[in-house]
Amino acid sequence: MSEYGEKLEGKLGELEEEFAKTQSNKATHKHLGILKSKIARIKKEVVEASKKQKGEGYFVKKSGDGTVALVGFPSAGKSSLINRLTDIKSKTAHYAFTTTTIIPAIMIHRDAHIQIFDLPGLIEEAHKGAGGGASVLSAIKSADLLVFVIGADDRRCNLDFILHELESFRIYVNKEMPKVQVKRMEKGGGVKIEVNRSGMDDNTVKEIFKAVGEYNAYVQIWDRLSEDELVAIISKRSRYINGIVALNKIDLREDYEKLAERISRKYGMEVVPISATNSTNIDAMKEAIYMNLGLIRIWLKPRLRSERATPMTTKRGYTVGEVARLVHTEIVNELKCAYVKGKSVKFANQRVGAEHVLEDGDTVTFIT
Ligand SMILES: Nc1nc2c(ncn2[C@@H]2O[C@H](COP(=O)(O)OP(=O)(O)O)[C@@H](O)[C@H]2O)c(=O)[nH]1
Ligand SMILES: [Mg+2]
Repeated sequence: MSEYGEKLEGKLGELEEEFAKTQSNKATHKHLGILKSKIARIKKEVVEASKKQKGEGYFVKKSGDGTVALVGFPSAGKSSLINRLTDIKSKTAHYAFTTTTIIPAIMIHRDAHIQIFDLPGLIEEAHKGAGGGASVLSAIKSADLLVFVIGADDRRCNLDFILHELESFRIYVNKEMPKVQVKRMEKGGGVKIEVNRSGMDDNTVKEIFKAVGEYNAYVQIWDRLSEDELVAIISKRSRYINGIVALNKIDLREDYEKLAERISRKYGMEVVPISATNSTNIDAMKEAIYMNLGLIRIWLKPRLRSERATPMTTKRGYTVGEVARLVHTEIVNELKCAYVKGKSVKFANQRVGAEHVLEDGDTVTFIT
């Protein structure tokens, strides 16, 4: 082993020893103390957030097939990008801390109507903290997808900072929501831990539940998660949202492809290199948004041959029955079967049942 390797090994041993020591009761006690103060802080946050909903903050009126928030530093090109993606001028209102309804611009792609908004000043306000950022970030929670706009000329390219900021407001990007099941129990039953794969010990988990006011419950935690995550999940304050990157201003940087790859690898996110001012790759950007919202388009065809099929936007994974329900409750009640043409079937006009999962581009004829 090299000298350097030996040094590393020694350091590792030290660390392991230290770790073993902190498992002692005293340390656990201190740890629980820290935990309690954390929870107190979160409780305060909950109260403040509920106050804010009345007077301050942003409200995003939702409609259409999906909602997208653009997130990025000032001058990254968010407004320019919105203007390229949509015909309607971005109507993001001023952000003095008064009640503000954000009216998102609409992007139309493959017949889907997708709402897009950005929050001027988000990042500055967020790190000032003091509640201001919280009310701004609450708007982000209404989004189905985040697009991080980064200027390719910006040497900082600080996605770490942005993601960290979002996590401090319990917004987790490109992470699966850890599975936590809570079943209410009768009064006096206490907190019973049935499954605990959290990585925390049972007592810590119980403390957390009591701190957020859950005294009687059966608890199953199926995935590893942090204290903060658990608190946020049981108090229903966390959001798990998918994110992609718009690497903007590629006209200003020759080696943008390398940068795009580096960002994609580091963050495990899809990166679309664009230039908002030169209109480069705008269609690819639209397509990436559409795909990452999990949207598909199917065609509804009436039984009569003479009638044309009409397009409809749904989510990936929807069945014939679910789509029928979206069209009309009468159809789903009387549905016998459907004839499908397209990627989800082996041959054209294959007869399928309500459980059949549709795919992008399928043509469906309901038989009632
Ligand atoms: N060279 C270049 N400049 C851009 C591009 N996109 C935006 N800009 C410029 O960057 C500045 C900030 O853009 P803006 O859309 O207002 O950024 P926002 O603060 O994120 O909304 C403006 O001067 C834009 O003209 C681009 O793709 N290439
Ligand atoms: Mg702007």
